[in-house]
Amino acid sequence: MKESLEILEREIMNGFKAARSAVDIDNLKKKYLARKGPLAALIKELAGLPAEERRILGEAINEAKKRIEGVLDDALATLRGAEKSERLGKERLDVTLPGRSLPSGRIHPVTSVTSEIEDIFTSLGFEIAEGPEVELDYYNFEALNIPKDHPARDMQDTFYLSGGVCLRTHTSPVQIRVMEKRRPPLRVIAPGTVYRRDSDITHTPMFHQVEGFMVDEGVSFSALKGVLTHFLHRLFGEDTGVRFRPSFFPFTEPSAEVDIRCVMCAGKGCRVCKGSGWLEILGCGMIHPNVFKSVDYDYGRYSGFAFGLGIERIAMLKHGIDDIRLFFENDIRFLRQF
Ligand code: 2U9
Repeated sequence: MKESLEILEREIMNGFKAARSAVDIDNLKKKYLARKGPLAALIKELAGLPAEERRILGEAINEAKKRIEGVLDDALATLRGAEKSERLGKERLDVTLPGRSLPSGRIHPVTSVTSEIEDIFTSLGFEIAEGPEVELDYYNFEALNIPKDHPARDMQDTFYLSGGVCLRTHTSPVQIRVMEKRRPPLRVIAPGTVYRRDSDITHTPMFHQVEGFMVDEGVSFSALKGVLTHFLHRLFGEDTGVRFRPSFFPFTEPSAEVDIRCVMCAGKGCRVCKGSGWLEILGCGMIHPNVFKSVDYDYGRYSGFAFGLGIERIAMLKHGIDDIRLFFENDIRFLRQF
């Protein structure tokens, strides 16, 4: 039995010399020092020996076990330490490297042009009003002096829902709702989403408008000209040429369209202004007496002007964009430029 113990210790020490890593040492421990391993088996065999022999051999086995454990545990600690410092050496961080920057969002051009327009009008004392996008036929057409047989009511132009309801085709109904609730003096703009059955490079079924109006005693056409000229100078620059042309809208009388000098060619004539040197930018006029009648305002006492413009058209001119659909395709390469 003593011989078996010596053979076993030699075998373990040979295994130890061959070990190259902490894992190898750990495997040796598992193999030889386990509860059902060869050393434990020797201890079991002691039971069948006479007392004196059992004592001597028992001591020898215990000492051998302590020696083996000591050698293996020391080696394990050394190897683990070396492995750890090797790993840390490789993992070294370069704290001088620049960090990865998070991509930041941009303001959509429709949003930034809307904010710019809102800032100009609020600085002139206008309030901002909102209203429903799903609107009664009455507010979208009837109250705005758009009669039943008007082409704007055609199924081709308007998204109708059932029960006298449609998607608003302009934000004017917001202003009718404001006038119904309140009395002059009033200065209000209504920015928002509107819907028309139209789709090509300058029209989308959904787009954005800002409409506005001012009502009080003695509001004149010259007030309209003054406010809108000031507005266009703030939006496009003090030197921008502005002209008013007679036009027609059912809800204003007289009506006008307003042009600015072409921002692309400074009036020389180009593809964008179709050679005219001018760009149509908004519609306006004095509020029609029939509109005042429908909100029960005394049209002998009060007068007012109103105007409307398309936001995408302004954004296209400001940024030189030639296809309105780009605003709604959400191509990140387009949106990143703003
Ligand atoms: C009330 C009374 C009158 C608003 C007006 C226009 C002229 C106009 C268009 C420009 C391009 C809309 O986006 S667009 O298609 N708008 O030309 N809008 S006067 O008139 C009103 C509004 C509210 C109570």
